[in-house]
Amino acid sequence: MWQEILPNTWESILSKIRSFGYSQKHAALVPAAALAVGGMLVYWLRSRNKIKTIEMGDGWWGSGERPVKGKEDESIRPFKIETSDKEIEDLHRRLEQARYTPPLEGAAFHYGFNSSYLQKVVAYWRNQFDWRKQVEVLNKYPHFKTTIEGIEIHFIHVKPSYVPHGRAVQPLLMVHGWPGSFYEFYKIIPLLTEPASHGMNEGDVVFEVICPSIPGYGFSEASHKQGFDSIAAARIFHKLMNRLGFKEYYLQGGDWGARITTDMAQMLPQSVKGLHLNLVFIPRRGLGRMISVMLGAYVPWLIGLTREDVRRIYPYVQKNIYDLLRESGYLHIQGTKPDTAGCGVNDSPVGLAAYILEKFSTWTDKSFLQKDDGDLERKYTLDELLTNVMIYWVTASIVPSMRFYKENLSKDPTLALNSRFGVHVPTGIAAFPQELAHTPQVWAKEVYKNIITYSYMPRGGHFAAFEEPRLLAQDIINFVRKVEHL
Ligand SMILES: *[C@@H]1O[C@H](CO)[C@@H](O)[C@H](O)[C@H]1NC(C)=O
Ligand SMILES: CC(=O)N[C@H]1CO[C@H](CO)[C@@H](O)[C@@H]1O
Repeated sequence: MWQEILPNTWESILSKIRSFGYSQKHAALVPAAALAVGGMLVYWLRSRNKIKTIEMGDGWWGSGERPVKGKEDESIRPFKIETSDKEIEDLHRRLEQARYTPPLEGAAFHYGFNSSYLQKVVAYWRNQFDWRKQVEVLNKYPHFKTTIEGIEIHFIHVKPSYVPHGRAVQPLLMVHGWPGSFYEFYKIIPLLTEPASHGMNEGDVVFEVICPSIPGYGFSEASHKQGFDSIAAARIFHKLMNRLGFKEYYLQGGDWGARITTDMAQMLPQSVKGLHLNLVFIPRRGLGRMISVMLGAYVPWLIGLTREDVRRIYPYVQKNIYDLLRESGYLHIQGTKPDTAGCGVNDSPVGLAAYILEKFSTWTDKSFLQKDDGDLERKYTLDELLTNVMIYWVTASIVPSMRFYKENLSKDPTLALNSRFGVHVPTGIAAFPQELAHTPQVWAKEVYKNIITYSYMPRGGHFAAFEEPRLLAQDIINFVRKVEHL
C-alpha cells in the first residue's frame, strides 16, 4: 500500500507545483533546499554548543578625561609599603579618643561586635601592636605597581627561590575579597612556591604566585568613575598577567576573588589553564529549585545530593536562608549607599576594626556568634587581624571597597554568577564546611561545566587561605596536578 501511495503523493505534489507554474526541472530543487535547511540546522546546533565568552571590552578609570594622546605607561615599578611617625601618632590619638556603647547583658556577638571585647582589642592595638614591624612583614615579599586603564594596580609577585631541574613553574593568580586583602595569602604563599620544603604532598607542582589588590582595596588605586565592577577587575587582571609575560595561568579565588576569577575564565578561557575556587555561590531561584530542595530532604539521591551535602544544607531554611539573611545586612548597605556608612568607618579606626573583624568572627564559624569575644583569637592572632585592618586604614580604602558591592549588585541583586556563559575551563572546588552557604557539586555544575576536583574540606570557613592555608594549598596542588596530567 505504501508503495502505491508514496509515488502517487509525490506525483500529486509535483503536479500541484506544476499547476503553480513550476516545471519538473525546478521541482528538483526541493532536495537541494532540504539540504540547505538541514545544513543551517546543523550550523545552529553547533553554534549553540560554541563556548560563549564575556566580551573583554575596554575601560578607563582615572580621574578626569581620558588622555587622547600617548600610550599608557606600562612600566612595572617596585613598591614598598611605608609608614611614618605622623601616621602612627594620628592612629594612636584616634584610638585614645574612642567612645563605646556598653553591650546588652549576655549579648555576646548577637548584636554585632561586643564593645567590651573591642576595648581590649583597641588596648592591644594602642599599646602592643607594632605597625612598623608589620610593615616589615608585609614587605618581605616583593611588591609592585603598574598603571592599567588609568589607575595604579598593586600586586605582590613571589617566585620560588629554587626550581628543581625539569619542573615547570605554574603561574597562579590569587584574588582576595572583602573585607580581606592580599595579606590573607601570606601564609599560603610559601606552601605553593616551595611545596616540597614545607612537606606538602605531590610537591612536584611548583607555583609562582601573583596576588593583586582589587582596585579600591588596599594599595591599588580606586576607580574615579562609576561602574567599576567585577568584569572590569577581571579584564584588568588579565592585562596584568599579560603585562607580566604570561599567556596561560591558573586562577584561585574566594569571596569577590571567586567572582572575579570566574569572570576571567569566562572572558579569556584560552588563557586560563584552570580555576580553583573556595567559594561557589549559585542562588537557587524559581519553583523548580524549590521543589528540588524539598525533594532533597527526603530523597537526596534523586537530585544528586550526597550525604555530606545533606548534612551541610539541611535544615534548609535555617542554614541557607536565615543564616544568609543575618550575615548579609552589610551587603544591602554597601550595595545601595556605601558612601554614607563609609563616612563613619573611614574616620574611626575603632569603628573600622569592629566592622571588619565582626566578619572574621562569624564567617570563620557561625557558632562564634555565641562567644563573648566572637572567638576571634581562636584561629587568628590579633597581629594578623589588625594588620588586615591597617591595610584598609592607612590607604583609606574602606569606602571604595564597599562601593564594589554597589557596582556589582545594581543589575543583579542576587550576587549571581554570570550563569548565561557557563565556565568551561577545568575547575577545582574546595567546599569548606563553615562557608556561608554550601553549594553541592550538582548545583555548581550548572555554571562550572568542567569540574575536575570537588573536595569536602574537613574544617575551615570563608577565609580559607588565612585560616587553613595548608588544607587549601594541598587542594590547589592536587587540582593542578590533575589538570597537568589530564
Ligand atoms: C564581651 O566580652 C567580654 C570579654 O572580652 C566579656 O567579659 C563580656 O561578658 C562580653 N559581653 C557580652 C555582653 O557578651
Ligand atoms: C552592575 C552590575 O551588576 N555589574 C556586573 C557585576 O558582575 C556580574 C558578573 O560577575 C556582571 O554580569 C554584572 O553586569
